[in-house]
Amino acid sequence: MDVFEQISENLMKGKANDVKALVEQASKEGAAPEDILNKGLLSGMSIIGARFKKNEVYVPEVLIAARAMKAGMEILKPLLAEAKIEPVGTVVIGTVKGDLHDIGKNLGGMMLEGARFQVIDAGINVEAQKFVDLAREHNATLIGASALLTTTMTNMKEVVDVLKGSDLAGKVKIMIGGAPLTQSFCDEIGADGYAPDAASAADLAKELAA
Ligand code: B1M
Repeated sequence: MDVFEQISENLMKGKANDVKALVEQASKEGAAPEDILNKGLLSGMSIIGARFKKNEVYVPEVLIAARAMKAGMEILKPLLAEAKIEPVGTVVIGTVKGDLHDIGKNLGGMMLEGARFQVIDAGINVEAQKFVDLAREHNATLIGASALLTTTMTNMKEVVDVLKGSDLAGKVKIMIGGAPLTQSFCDEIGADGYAPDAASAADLAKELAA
């Protein structure tokens, strides 16, 4: 097994310290930062994402793998910056106004980071205007809004409306996710895409950013 496969395997098992050490080792041995990212960390994370979609692994395994990914990224980030490897886009994510649930939103954010997006986390109970202000401030490609309550999912329409009424209309897209949502709700409020789970959020973001 080469060092990239070892990184991928250990990431899937959530062994954060081993991932960190292997990333350091790969770098010392002269591996390109982009290869460590793509063949090691992202390979492991996308396998976990696919297994999560098929219900072969569950939330705790994804969280543990994401923590190992973060540990590896701590070592890799400065090396990627030196090699001038840019993120594929920037996403402002948050849970909409009135809603305090953040586990799904955080998982989505981790998957997006795993897909090489820069993620700006606006937190929970986020006003529509704040999503748009942060998107402008960070020159974002996408806004990702999450809602877990039937009473707060309606606040997503406000985010769509504020975005569409702003100078960012047509430049920044909006994707939505959360247990009570559906594709037809997404169509109804005029959002650009709906992701039923965190792994799909990464796939959808890549599509919308393309
Ligand atoms: Co609340 N809660 N909760 N809760 N809670 C639910 C959602 C509920 C279904 C429980 C129930 O009654 N059976 C119910 C909603 C009913 C409804 O609206 N129809 C409910 C309620 C009623 C409430 C309160 C009103 C309870 C009360 O106070 N009376 C209150 C509301 C507070 C508020 O938000 N204003 C409340 C509070 C809480 C806690 C604070 C205690 C806690 C949240 C802690 C936290 O998030 N830090 C909590 C929890 C934990 C839950 C349950 C048990 C679990 C939610 C969760 O994290 N699931 C939930 C019942 C349940 O689902 N079994 C429940 C795991 C998570 C990974 O899934 O968030 O769906 P989920 O995310 C998925 C996808 O939806 C998607 O990807 C994720 C992974 O695949 N996804 C995205 C989510 N966001 C995405 C964004 C994307 C893309 C994909 O792109 C941007």
